[in-house]
Amino acid sequence: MTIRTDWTREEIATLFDLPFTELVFRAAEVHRAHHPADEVQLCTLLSIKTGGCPEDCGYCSQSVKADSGVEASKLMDVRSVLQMAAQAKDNGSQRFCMGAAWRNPKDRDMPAIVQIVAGVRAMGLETCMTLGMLTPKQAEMLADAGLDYYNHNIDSSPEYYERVISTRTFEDRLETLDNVRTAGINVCSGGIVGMGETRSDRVGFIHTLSTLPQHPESVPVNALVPVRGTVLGDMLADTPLAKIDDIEFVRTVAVARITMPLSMVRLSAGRESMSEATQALCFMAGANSIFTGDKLLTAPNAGDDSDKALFARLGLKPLSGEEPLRAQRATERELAE
Ligand code: SAM
Ligand code: DTB
Ligand code: SF4
Repeated sequence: MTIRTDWTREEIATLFDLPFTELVFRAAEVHRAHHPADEVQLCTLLSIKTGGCPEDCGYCSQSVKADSGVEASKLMDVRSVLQMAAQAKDNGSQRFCMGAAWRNPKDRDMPAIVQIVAGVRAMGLETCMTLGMLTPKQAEMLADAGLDYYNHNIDSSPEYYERVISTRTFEDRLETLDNVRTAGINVCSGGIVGMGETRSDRVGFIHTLSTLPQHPESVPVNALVPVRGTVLGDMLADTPLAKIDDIEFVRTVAVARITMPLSMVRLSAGRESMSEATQALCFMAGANSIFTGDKLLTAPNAGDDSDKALFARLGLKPLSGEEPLRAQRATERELAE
């Protein structure tokens, strides 16, 4: 099977249009060819710097523009972050993702960030960070510290992006992704479904990711968590019909899986308001990672007990492959070229 980066929007639209059972069947076939179908990676999220973000992302509780009640705090100290990582590992997590509500890290923040990456990695956890825009130099520092993945979402189609965020451009996003790729860090990039975008925006979203020169090794698909006081949260609360249809969410997961066969497709935010049946369909359609624990960055998450029960009901188990397997992928591909 060849990995394609030349998908057209028409081809992606045709996938979305397939009868649902056919689409999920095809996605499941691709999934089984490249991944253990009964294994799902367990990840933990930690907000290492919360709130007070100068960006105006319409979905986010941490923007200064939002009246969400989230209080701004400083960057956590290294020791506290490492304690949380140790706890996550004890609870069975395989990957530790850290987020900071920054437009971009300041150079003075980098020494602490580097220590955090090295410390978490030394515990045998896969590391991922999301800190906003990066310069090539900052990306190199993170690569040298051993960071496995950098998360930087494109969120939606290029056309819809500017309706959700005005303080940066889609091109800014792509530039940071390029800096991350050039530094040799695995790319984690996905987006949010259910922001009031159209099917055609979801096509454009998957099209952008699947036609990058190299697919992101990791593709988070979030369902919007509506937060009161944010532009999109308020819009959704006032027009409940705008909520994304579960079937359309599963379709998005399936199309991501078919177009990007090797990537980890991460069923990310929004699980707490999803039925077990919808989540099961997402796993069937190729999602193979979830966030565990009862909190995402600021929003509530499903929680460990309900996830244990879900895994037991579905006969799923935590990913068993060696962690570095995935992290090595970018390097292996480079060598193969
Ligand atoms: N400030 C950094 C940035 O924007 O790149 C990192 C943190 S940001 C919170 C990480 C991602 O979380 C965003 O790109 C967005 O896709 C997702 N996100 C934020 N708020 C969300 C919400 N209410 N519902 C679903 N996803 C959300
Ligand atoms: C991603 O795509 N989803 C995660 C992770 N990357 C950093 C974040 C979800 C945030 C959900 C809203 C909140 O907790 O504030
Ligand atoms: Fe800031 Fe990231 Fe939230 Fe946007 S999504 S407001 S950049 S923390």
